[in-house]
Amino acid sequence: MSLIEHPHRRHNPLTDEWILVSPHRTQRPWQGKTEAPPPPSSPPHDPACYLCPGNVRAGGQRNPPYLHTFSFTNDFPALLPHAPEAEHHSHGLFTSESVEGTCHVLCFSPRHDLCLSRLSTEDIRGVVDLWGEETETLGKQYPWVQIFENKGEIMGCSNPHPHGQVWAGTAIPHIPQREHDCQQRYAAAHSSLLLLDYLEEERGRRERLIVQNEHWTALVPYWAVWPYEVLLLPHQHVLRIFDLDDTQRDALAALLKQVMTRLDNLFETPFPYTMGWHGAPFHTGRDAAWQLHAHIYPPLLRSATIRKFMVGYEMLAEPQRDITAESAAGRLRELSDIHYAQKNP
Ligand code: H2U
Ligand code: ZN
Repeated sequence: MSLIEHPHRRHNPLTDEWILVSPHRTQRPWQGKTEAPPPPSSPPHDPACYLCPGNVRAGGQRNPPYLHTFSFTNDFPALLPHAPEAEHHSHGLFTSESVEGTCHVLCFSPRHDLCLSRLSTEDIRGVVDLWGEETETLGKQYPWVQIFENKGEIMGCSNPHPHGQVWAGTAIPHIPQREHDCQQRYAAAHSSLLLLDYLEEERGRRERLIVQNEHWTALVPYWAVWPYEVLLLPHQHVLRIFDLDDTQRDALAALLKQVMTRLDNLFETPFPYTMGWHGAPFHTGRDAAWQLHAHIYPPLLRSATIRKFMVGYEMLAEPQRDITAESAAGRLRELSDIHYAQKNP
């Protein structure tokens, strides 16, 4: 069986899930790139934007004239700090539990028109620090703190102002719980860490690497589901994002700039994605078998407008992809670190 020619399944050891890979289908005639109309250009400050400095939000509060980053409690939070106790259920098929938490919105920059790929490395470093502060503060109160960014209209994000979110709650959601169980099981069986062993293998094999620096590697994971899915891994053992030291933070900012630029360059469009951080939950100690990492899940497949849908077999059986992780990584590896908008303004 050849991984570049024949249908096969790959295992995701981080979640213990499988994905179907159908590389023979990419030998279908290449459809070419359909051009999307260029996105409407945004002004540096939009008086109608609820995230721009000095503007009034839906809840009536006014944003301060912030100069770097700014965090506020979401005016429409999915989790609330005080929830009544769960009702008792006498039947196991109708289980529910109460959950408490809080949600913040994180503005990455006062500039309405710049996304992460267009921010300076220094400003991205400010975002890394903000992610760290939010995680550290909320982790004192909640066992799970989820930092994420939803970018692009195609992902349901309607505001181009660069921003992310953090949701923190009293429950460990099921995806991090699976990653927790898999990493604990692996460490018990091998006396080493799953993602550090994986990283060492990948750095030796090279075929799925995108970019690396002294402290970080970006790669398309072996088990990637999304066409251009990316996994970011620190080289040292790190439990949580705020454990990163200054050098690791600077290196992360530099790597993020490269990765986001390359994703934008792929189809010469501001690349939509959902990205987020996974680190050790706060009910575990310093001995947790966790390695900090970020997932980037972009939906685009063949052009700025042709996206992958998770439907049919994928909703009923398991995810499937045509283009292999290796060829996706190869494309991203070949792209420039200079943003297309800078090359042809
Ligand atoms: P997304 O674009 O990533 O969905 O995030 C925008 C968030 O901002 C969203 O969760 C919040 C929405 O609830 N929001 C406010 O908190 N205040 C506002 O005035 C509008 C939007
Ligand atoms: Zn704005």
